[in-house]
Amino acid sequence: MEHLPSAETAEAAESHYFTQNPPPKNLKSNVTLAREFIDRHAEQGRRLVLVTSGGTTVPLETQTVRYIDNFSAGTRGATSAEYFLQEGYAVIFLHRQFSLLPYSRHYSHNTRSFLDFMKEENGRVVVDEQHQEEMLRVLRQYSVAKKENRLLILSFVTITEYLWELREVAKLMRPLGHKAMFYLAAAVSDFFVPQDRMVEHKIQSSEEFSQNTNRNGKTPAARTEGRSLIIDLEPVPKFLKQLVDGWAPEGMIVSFKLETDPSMLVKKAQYSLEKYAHHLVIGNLLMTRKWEVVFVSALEGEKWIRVPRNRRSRSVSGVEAWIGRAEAGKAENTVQPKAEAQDTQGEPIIEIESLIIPEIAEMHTKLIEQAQATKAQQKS
Ligand code: 9Z3
Repeated sequence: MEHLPSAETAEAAESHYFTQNPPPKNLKSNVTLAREFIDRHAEQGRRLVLVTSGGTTVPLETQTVRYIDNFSAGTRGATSAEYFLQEGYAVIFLHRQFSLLPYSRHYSHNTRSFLDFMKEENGRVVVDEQHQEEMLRVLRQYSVAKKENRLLILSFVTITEYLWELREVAKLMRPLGHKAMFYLAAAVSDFFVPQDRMVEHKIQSSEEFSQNTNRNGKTPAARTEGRSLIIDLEPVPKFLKQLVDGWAPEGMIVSFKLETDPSMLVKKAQYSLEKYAHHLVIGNLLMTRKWEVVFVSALEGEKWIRVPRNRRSRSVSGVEAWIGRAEAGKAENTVQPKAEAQDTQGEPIIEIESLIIPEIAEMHTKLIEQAQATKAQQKS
């Protein structure tokens, strides 16, 4: 069993991390933008969600040439942000720089260039006939979000930038009370190189030129030994505890648990829920994440959400066989789109986030109502 840190140890780990690992240069300007955005929506009594998205990097050198990264393209986060906007939320989209963005994701990181959606007509650039309808729909949604000032886009690259921004934005969100939500879809590094064990310059590929101590007189966490590159990483403190207990005690917190082994998924999601005592853990497997997820919450226990086979975007060979493997019992509690549960050919494809977000918004409504009822009771 992992050791659960006491409040003091978690606080000490937090203060150590943020003293040792300095903030990003643009933190102040991002905080100004976020404060203005949050205050405006708080005044209007609107619900606001912080969506985190994409992977964090772990730099190996201060002047970074090499870094450790992960697979995440930010599809989950960017797609979810659109459905939150559709549900009326204001969205702070904290994403890995150059990962997918809400709305423009439909035309970027594609196998095709965005120019393939265009043609020339009478000396002007126009969208070709085939893509008119879809692009008009996307453009309209984007324009509404922009006009109503409901989308703020912030970015990070490294794990430290991510944690600084998460902490500062979470604290700013306190005035929203229960109307705040945290939807933590970013794929966050578990291990990193602390600032005081980093080398300034590019790691040399041969030991002859390599530095065995850094500016602080410490052995660098990443160094060459003989012909090998040795990387000795330290664990990133688990900040979910701090988020739940300290930074945002009233907000609804949704975290994600990513696994590749189906037999681990539900167990790990349940463990995380118990450990951090937040509201919802969404479990997903790397292979099947676009087609099935499991909700684990105190409110509703274990609940599977699946896109029916005929509504999936594409069938990657071998993946179908993985669907359902992480579910131990029968699929009693499975959410499928109501009218479209039957297998009929030619139905439009759906994104799993279009099933996930309305479910979460409903849970959020319940939590807000509960909080209001408790407040009313305390008054009387
Ligand atoms: C997720 O599990 C996301 O759903 C994915 C989305 C990263 C799988 P894509 O960007 O992928 O759409 O390609 N995110 C959470 C990952 C994570 O780091 N969770 C931590 C953990 O599993 C807990 S907060 O320990």
